[in-house]
Amino acid sequence: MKEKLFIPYPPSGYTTEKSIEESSSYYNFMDKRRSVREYSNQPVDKSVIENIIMTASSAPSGAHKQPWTFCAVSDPAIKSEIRKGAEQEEYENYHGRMSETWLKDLAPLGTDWNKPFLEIAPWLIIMFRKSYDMENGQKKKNYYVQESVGIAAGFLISAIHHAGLVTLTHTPSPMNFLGKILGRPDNEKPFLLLPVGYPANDAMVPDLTRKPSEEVLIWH
Ligand code: IYR
Repeated sequence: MKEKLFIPYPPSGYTTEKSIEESSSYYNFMDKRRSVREYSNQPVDKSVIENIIMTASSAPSGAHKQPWTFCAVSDPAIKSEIRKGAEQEEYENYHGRMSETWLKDLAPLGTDWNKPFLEIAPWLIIMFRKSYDMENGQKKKNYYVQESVGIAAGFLISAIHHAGLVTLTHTPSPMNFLGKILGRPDNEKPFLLLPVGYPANDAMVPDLTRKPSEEVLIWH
């Protein structure tokens, strides 16, 4: 048994007013985030990518197992291999694998099987979830893996936005080609593919609105 070791947690010391102000300005900031499909090829420094990934890796996880791996890809040859794999799957999705209702729901987003952003964006981050870890040849089960990796993805997306960059949660299903291209072990399954970069100067996004609090929030 590992010994329990606790350290003090310093309270913020915020007043009610300060919390109101901070929560409101963070909401306004996050509400400006959009999924973007048009990227500039302007480079993004590697240290920025490391910072946003380490922010994601600070997310809470089941039994603090941090059951994730992030692959950060800037190599053009690997990006083009990933684009090829993704477009192959997406072509099938848009030509028979997705239902008519699904295609109709996607129509306002203007998406299709072409994914040029996978080569244009300077970085691709591929998140892998680890349903178990390997320790001395033994399988060690992780807990609430889906939830943990989902939370880490949220942290990552907010860190990307905070750095003035844009991303898109891309899931070219099925995604097993990503594990093959990136040489990941059997215990790692692809979870999300996120292009990361600055938006193109003429980037456009769908004119969407978000649900008001009455639709998403119930007080008791
Ligand atoms: N994976 C496809 C289709 C797609 C599905 C959903 I749900 C979206 O919100 C957007 C796209 C694609 O990336 O085009």
